[in-house]
Amino acid sequence: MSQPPLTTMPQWQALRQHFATIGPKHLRELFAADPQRGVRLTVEDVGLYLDYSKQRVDADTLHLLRELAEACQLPQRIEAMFRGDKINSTEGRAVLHVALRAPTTEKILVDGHDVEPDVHEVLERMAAFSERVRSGAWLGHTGRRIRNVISIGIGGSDLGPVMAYEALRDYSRRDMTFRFVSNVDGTDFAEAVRDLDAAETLFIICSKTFTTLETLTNAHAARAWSVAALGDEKSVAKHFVAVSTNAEGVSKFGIDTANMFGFWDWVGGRYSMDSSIGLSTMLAIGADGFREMLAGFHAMDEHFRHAPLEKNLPALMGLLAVWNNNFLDAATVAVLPYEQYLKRFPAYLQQLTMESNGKHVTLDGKVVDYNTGPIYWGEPGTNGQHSFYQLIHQGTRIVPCDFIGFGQTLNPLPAQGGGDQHDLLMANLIAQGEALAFGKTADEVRAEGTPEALVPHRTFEGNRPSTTILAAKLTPHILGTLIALYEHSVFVQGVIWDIDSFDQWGVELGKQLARTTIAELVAADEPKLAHDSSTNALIRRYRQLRDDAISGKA
Ligand code: G6Q
Repeated sequence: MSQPPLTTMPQWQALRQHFATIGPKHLRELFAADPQRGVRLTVEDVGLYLDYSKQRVDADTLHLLRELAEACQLPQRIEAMFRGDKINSTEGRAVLHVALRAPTTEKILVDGHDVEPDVHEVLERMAAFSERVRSGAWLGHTGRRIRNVISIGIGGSDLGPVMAYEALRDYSRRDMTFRFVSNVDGTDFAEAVRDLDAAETLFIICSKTFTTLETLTNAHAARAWSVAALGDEKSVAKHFVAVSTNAEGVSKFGIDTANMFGFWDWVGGRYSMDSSIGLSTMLAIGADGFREMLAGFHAMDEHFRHAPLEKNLPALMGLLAVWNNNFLDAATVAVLPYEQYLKRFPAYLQQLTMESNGKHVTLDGKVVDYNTGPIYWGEPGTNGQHSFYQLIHQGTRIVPCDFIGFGQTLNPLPAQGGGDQHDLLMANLIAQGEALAFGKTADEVRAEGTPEALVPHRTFEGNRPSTTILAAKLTPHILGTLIALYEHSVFVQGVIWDIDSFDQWGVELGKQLARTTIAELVAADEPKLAHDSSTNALIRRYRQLRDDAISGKA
């Protein structure tokens, strides 16, 4: 279903006009005009409290954004996704990560086939396997129990599992070691195994296609390491399992497909952590914990599908992201979890958001005349406050921030001087949002007795937008809900920008380019190089540096 060019739509133009009025307004004015703003511009549902009152919007902005969403057929597009329509049109695929966390009672059809029984069959197999490993019933080749799990994958087959393991460490088996290898840089693998005993180590090779260079290279390195230590090719059967959609590739590698956990082409890599790609998560937190996480995702799925737009958390987040990106001209979004366990959450979101919405053509293939996906980045608070927050407070660019915090810590520690360290952490989160929004005027700075020459340096303009997301406590359930919030918000943005949020042709290109260059690097004699002069020179220089290092000349 094709829509008129976004910037020609009357709803877009109405927002442009409206921006002329609200753009120059300061958040100080907006708060002064409505004493209830900090309560009114919030939504609480499915365990999340979302405060968007510090965004540079008013009731008219929100109304106009919803009108734009309706004009772009957001409700219909949401339904099409849940129904299993092939909304990933450039790949001709359905987009059904929501099916991975739906209960058995639901029926979701892809080409007339109900996928729910398949989903639950794989979940059951994963649960049975996890139980065997966790209980010690699954033994390694020499009869020792498995104490180390190394998940090998990259991109969508890595970032979700890493993030989930870090986030849910408190719920994980502390007597087992979990590590993740993704980079084709051999250091990643070498450091992951250097202190491990192969007899107690299980490798999970995660690759949807089972053709990805990095993953297959690391998988071969793992097999060589494991077989060398255990002295028997047959040991592979007890130390390697695979997660893939490519049974042929898995068996060619030498893993028995009885030890393979499948998934489907309607699960995009970056949306796959709830599929068998999450096997390491299940091994770490157990099948019940994994199911709790899926239930958290599902709660947000239901909310997204049924809540009206004005109370719909992902819709609001997505529309505000469009507003900041296209009207406030903010090129980036900082994600700032005040929760150490979420330290890999920004990295995970970078792929989710930027691979999904880093597109320059519409579904019809027309080049857009507006900006699409912003750059997502971030670090946990309070660490970031001591480095890049300076630019967010006083730099020349607008950086909308998502603050994420919890009512309760998983590690209560008394703070020096009273209270809990967690109160100290949350005091920082709350104070940052306040300072960004309201700043400090020159008069306020003067009133503190600041010498005149320093007044401009100590003045904070404020009016810097942020959203604050609060939840009671980081649990598997709430982690699922939080991730689904971002997943769906990405989709909302993609619908407005009329792009395919579910393909990744840029990633495919990278996969091909390296294959040509590797042949030129490893050829015995320098091959005829036909790249640009810089690429040719880099290839020659690398070959020389390497050869000199090997021959001891360097
Ligand atoms: C994700 C991307 C990409 C992919 C990796 C790994 O949406 O497609 O990050 O996940 O390239 O691919 P394989 O799982 O096929 O190895």
